[in-house]
Amino acid sequence: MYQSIAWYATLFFVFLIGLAFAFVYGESRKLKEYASIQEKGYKIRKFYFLALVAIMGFATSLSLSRLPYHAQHALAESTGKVVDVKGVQFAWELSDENFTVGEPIEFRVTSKDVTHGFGLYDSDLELIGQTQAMPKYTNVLSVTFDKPGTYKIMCLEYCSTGHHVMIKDIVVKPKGGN
Ligand SMILES: [Cu+2]
Repeated sequence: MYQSIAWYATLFFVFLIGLAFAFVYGESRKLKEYASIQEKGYKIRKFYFLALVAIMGFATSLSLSRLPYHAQHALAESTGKVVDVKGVQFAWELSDENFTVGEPIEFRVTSKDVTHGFGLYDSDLELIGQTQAMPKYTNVLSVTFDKPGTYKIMCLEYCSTGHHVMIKDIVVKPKGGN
């Protein structure tokens, strides 16, 4: 069934294209003053150019303000609990390992040696957040855990021979419980 629909649709569109060619061919045989056509063309071109500039300008101003780099320092003033994270060959060092469901956490991630990848996985091993752990630079990752369980931090950037053991378990406790 789809085969025959595709076949008739193809015939129809080929017919349309044929019509367009015939129209252009027919028009090309008529002589018209060139200047008026050119003027019309320039008008259309000018309109599309200005419209494009306006649309791109609007899209740029909207999207530029959402770059993560922009909010780097604004985030540092957020109200979440601050946890300093240091990547080191081949482990993760956390300044605080007590996590509770619903509590906003601000991970400030850096590295003591080479570049690592801070990847935060939930108990189903689904990635819920990630950022780079770079030497002499701090990246901020804001996370609010929405369910209790054992989460994993795994290195997402190959950092030499022990990369695969760079895994740390963290336990997120339920709200109000122990
Ligand atoms: Cu690593």
